[in-house]
Amino acid sequence: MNSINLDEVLRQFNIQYSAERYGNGHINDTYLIQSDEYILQRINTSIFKNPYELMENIERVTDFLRKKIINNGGDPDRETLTVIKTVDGKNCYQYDAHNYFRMYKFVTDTVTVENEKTNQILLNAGVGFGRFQKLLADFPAAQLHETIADFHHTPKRVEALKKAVETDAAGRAGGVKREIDFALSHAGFADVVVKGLEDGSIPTRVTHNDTKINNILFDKTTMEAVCVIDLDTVMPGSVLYDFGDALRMGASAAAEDETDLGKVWFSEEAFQYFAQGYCQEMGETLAASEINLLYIAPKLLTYECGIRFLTDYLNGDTYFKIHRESHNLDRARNQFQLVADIEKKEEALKGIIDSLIKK
Ligand code: ADP
Ligand code: GN1
Ligand code: MG
Repeated sequence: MNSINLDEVLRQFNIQYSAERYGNGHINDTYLIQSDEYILQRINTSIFKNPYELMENIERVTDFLRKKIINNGGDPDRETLTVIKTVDGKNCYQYDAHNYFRMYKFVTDTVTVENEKTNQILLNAGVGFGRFQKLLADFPAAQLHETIADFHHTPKRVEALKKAVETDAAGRAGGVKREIDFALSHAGFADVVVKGLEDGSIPTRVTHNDTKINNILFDKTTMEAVCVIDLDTVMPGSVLYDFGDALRMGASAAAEDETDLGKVWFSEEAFQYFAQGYCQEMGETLAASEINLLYIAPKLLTYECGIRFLTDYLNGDTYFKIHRESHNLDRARNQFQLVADIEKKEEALKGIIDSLIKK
């Protein structure tokens, strides 16, 4: 990465300022252009094999959102990402075989939230992701490429874990038997959403698929959700994925990589606030089959993420960015602790959904 001449990349987007590393993502490399008007990202091509198709998805979705936002009297430059084309009119710039860059308008006067989640922020995040789904409810899903195949196919994620255990590429399986046992002994419910999508009882919709709370930009003064970002995985999926994944991070009392597991627990209160905001936007759009599974979605997505972290640890840390040795193992342990806690609270979560949506 050091050998990349960023000035050359910036010239391709007709930008005269310098760039500086920015943000906290696990996947792409993000830079703020010093004029504070643009965001530059190096697309992670070991994960996203076809950057032009990926960008085509993002252009289609953001164009669609832009029209709706304008019709609703909103500000499209703040409420959705805006793709900046290269001087050649392309949606990203290919620097060399492995390095592709894209440019967005910088959404000003916003902040992201990592760990300091208040009830108000959770309510607003629920509104933000709920509104995003509502606006995309009539987007023609067939227009989208599948940027990562079977992204939330939890049973296939379980199979990938089994394969990683067998292959044991990094020689680590012997040291994590307890975590592997936890993962495999809980695999019974892994198909709860996939089976509904496959038999048609759960509607396939266009969803975000990576609804970490830090993928929402909040207004820095009001803390209202302004813009949903990180659209790399917008694809056909289930609303349950987005609801569950947001709470995986949003309702955890601790950061995703907290190693003191005594601090890792699932907050019913946080669940209630997020669900309230989400249902305010999506309540009338949801099918009964979706409503019935909202309570279990956080457990499913937390479990799935835990097995993805464990699989990556076993594979030798080839997918998620890590910042210390065993980072992926710490993350997996953390997620499994959260799964165990959610399990104890399932009845309460069901009650919260029942009270929010009168069937
Ligand atoms: P990753 O896939 O690596 O998570 P993101 O697209 O989420 O990458 O971007 C990383 C961070 O950069 C975000 O959490 C946010 O802080 C910041 N960011 C990204 N796009 C914008 C934008 N258009 N305006 C303002 N900040 C942005
Ligand atoms: C990645 O890109 P980022 O940091 O928002 C990952 C998600 C995981 C998450 C775990 C494309 O999200 O699926 O849930 O890390 N994104 C991709 O923190 O794999
Ligand atoms: Mg992100």
